[in-house]
Amino acid sequence: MEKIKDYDRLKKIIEKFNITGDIISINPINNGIINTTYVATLSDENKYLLQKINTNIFKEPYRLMKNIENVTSFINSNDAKSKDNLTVIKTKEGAPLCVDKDEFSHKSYYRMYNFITGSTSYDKVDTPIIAYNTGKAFGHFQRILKGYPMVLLEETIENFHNTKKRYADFLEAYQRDAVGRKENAYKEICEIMSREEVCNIIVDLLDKKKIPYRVTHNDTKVNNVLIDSKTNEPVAVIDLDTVMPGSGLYDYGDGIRSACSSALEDEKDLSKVSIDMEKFKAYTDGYLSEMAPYLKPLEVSNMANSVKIITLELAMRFLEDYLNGDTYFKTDYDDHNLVRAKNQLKLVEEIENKIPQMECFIDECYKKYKGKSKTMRNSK
Ligand code: ADP
Ligand code: GN1
Ligand code: MG
Repeated sequence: MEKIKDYDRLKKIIEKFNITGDIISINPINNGIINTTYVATLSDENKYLLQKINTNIFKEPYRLMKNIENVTSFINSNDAKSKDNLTVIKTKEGAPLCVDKDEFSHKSYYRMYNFITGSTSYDKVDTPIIAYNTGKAFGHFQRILKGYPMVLLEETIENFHNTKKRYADFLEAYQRDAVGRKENAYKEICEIMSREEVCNIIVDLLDKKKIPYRVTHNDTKVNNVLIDSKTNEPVAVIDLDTVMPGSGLYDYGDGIRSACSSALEDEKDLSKVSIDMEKFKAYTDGYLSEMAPYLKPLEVSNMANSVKIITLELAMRFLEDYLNGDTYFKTDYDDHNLVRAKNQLKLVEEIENKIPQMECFIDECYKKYKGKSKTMRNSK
């Protein structure tokens, strides 16, 4: 097998971690658009996940790792159902990160996790059962972390889901037009501007204390759940970089946005982009089967809205990055961020048309589960 670029450098980094065996192979995993990820296979057949942290985004990698170590140990000791959770593997010296310096003394920060085998992470969901189990996994994550003391959490990215601030940042990027791209995106810019009010809804509810802060994942994209490749059961929630206090609504909405779209986030043929209601129902059922008894009325009545709000937020973020010259998300070609923004705006339109249907189903489903806490149901 052909060795990847940087093989020797990565091999040295892997050898710094507290694992045994000889390295047989190192392969990249390219589906995340933030960090740089590899899987290493060792001679004892164990596999490990090596990740270079994107320090352009996560400026304080040690604070980030403190969050992740605390949250993963909490889950590992409080979740009876946990089968194969994420575990941080330290270096031989006991550090959570391995620091690599290049010839210009520029530092890169690497971390290692157990690689969870026998599971799949989907970029696009094709069957309702996967949507159900993704909703269940993120609902379960939220339910288990209800017991985690929020004060212990570091804010790894400030204002991450402050949609009002996201709108202001997008507007600023449009006005600055740093790389002269705004002419290519007038239609999309106008579509976002016509929806400014939508950006206030969840932020205002939080500010006025009408809905609670919870310990939330904040990046509930479908490929951040690992699903058992044989049984389709959820195995683990991964990508814990953004676990922070937030609104559960963003997590629910983001899950629907990514697991229930009928197309990939960067599909160019917009006629393929819509919300699949079968998958929507399945995801909602899975999520509410875990979380219904704990939700406040205003959380439930804004669930359908949240799908629209987070999808608009993503459209703004992709377009902002396009206008800034692609400085945040990884891109594969020149207009990648513009394609993503167009795709998300098409999804917003589709969601707007389906909000009444969504609300009806959420209401029905909520009633089915609201009086039944998980422990009552398990004891039946
Ligand atoms: P990013 O922040 O760039 O999205 P992720 O942490 O989500 O990075 O990792 C990228 C991908 O790597 C995931 O979507 C998943 O496919 C895979 N992955 C990450 N962690 C593990 C793990 N511990 N075991 C197996 N696969 C993993
Ligand atoms: C990023 O890390 P990843 O690829 O799972 C981003 C999310 C976006 C998502 C869109 C830290 O998620 O907020 O919703 O891309 N993560 C961060 O694909 O910005
Ligand atoms: Mg990810």
